[in-house]
Amino acid sequence: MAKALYNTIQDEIQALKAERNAVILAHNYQIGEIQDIADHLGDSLYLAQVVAQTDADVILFCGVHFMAETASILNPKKTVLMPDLEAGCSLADMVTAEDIQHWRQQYPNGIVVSYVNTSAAVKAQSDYCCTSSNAVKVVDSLPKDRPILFVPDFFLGSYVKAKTGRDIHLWQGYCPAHTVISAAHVDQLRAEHPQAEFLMHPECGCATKSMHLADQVLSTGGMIDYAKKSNAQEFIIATETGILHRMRKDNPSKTFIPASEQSVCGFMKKNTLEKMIWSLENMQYEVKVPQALAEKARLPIQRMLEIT
Ligand code: CIZ
Repeated sequence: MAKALYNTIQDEIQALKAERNAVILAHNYQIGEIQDIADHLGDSLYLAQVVAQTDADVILFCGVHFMAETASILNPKKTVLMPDLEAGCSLADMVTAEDIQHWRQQYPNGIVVSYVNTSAAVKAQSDYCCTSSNAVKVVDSLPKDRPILFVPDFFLGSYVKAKTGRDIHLWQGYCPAHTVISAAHVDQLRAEHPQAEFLMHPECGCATKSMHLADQVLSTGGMIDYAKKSNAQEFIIATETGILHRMRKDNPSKTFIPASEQSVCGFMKKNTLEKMIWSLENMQYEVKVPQALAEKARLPIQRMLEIT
């Protein structure tokens, strides 16, 4: 049968979405065109949770692999698709389930807190999960007499350690897109834009040195909310530059300056509108966490949700 013709690629995606009874989720770091066509836009946890209420059969997750896994863990009955299976996460790859097992042997009394940027296998070995927006609250709620083993992001962990004063052992992982942001460049931008508010993601490599300089240390969702409410007209944004699309759209009269033009995640940018079409046409690439693993990985996520 001849393929229908569409005026735009967006029209074709909408038609396929209806045909598949699908919902499109996009992370704040996706390219602008994907953000614009998404039904839901946000951080990974918000997206994984929002679909729990959907009637859609198919979740097309435009983000990276651990995010699609988290959606599958929380919504085991839905078909979760990714436009490009190679959209991975360097930070998530820096710690394995075996690493955690070995680390636990060194600290048998330790409580393992894993950032959401981890594989399902790592989540399954963890006691608690956290996101950048709730990491301080999660750690604060844990028994004071036990050490915390925090994986995988060293900078987020350092931030939580400074905020809580807790005995936290830090894994040495990092996000290349955030560590590229240098404190010296931020200082220069702040001198050039003295009225600008400086919003920093805790994954930033300069976090330990520049934390005290930041007006706000926030998750992506926190930055988006804050920029809307603040009276400031100019902001320096220290996180992956994909977020600027939404900030500019939400606040057309305000100015958003990236702390580094190089803060770009190549994995996030693997997804394209064309790949979304192929994904919905061919029902590719499905991300399904096996039931036994999903049950274990769900536990630390649920514990986090109970705290927050
Ligand atoms: O959980 C997320 O979506 C990530 C990776 C960052 C954030 O701050 O939202």
